[in-house]
Amino acid sequence: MIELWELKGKGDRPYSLFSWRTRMALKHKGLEFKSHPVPMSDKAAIAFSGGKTVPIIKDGETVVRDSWKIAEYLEDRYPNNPSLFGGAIGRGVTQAFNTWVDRVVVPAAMPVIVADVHERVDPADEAFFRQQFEGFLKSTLEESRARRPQSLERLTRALEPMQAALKRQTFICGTAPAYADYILFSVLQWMRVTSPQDIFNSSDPLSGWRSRMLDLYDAFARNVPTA
Ligand SMILES: N[C@@H](CCC(=O)N[C@@H](CS)C(=O)NCC(=O)O)C(=O)O
Repeated sequence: MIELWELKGKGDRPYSLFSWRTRMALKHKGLEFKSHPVPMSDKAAIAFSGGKTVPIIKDGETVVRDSWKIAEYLEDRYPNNPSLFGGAIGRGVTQAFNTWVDRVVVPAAMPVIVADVHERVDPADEAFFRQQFEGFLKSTLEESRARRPQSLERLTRALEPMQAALKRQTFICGTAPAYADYILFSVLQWMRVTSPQDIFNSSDPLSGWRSRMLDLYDAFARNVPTA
């Protein structure tokens, strides 16, 4: 069975943003997996991967780290299971979308929830998390919390094209979900699992889409401990 290393949150919540891409990709491919949750500060636990971040998968003797590389590995290793990209053009467009989400949406979402996330990491990670994220954001967690309204405005603007797209089609990939859906969903699921404050109105296209994503694979993503 495939093994997955991901972050361990308070109360066993699976809060690792990038690992949600891999979790959903494994479900999409119909592959069973066993999770190994590890604290973010425990780099010894993932040293076998040659890196310092999760997700990491081990499939037989093959170790793959980085959510995008894992998606490509799963697509190439399991070509007869449902496709994550839908062909070469889809793979290219999905890689471009991955880059946009990582460089625009993730940095816009982070200051909105960072103080909430800090309250929900594994207790062993509290100091590590504070140092790491205060470094990324160049402000204290408390300052980020105080600036939440402005940060939320920026995130809302960044997501507006996706609200427009999802008014016209059911999933980012069209009529059925695939890897590009999991990329954006990972950010919203990270927010859902770590912050009690929802950022959408129920009439927003993104809210309806998130709900459809939460229903997939027997409500796999819905049924996890949340905020
Ligand atoms: N580009 C990487 C990013 C992975 C990443 O930043 N993972 C976070 C958790 S979601 C992590 O392991 N952070 C630990 C650290 O930076 O020390 C991917 O797509 O897998």
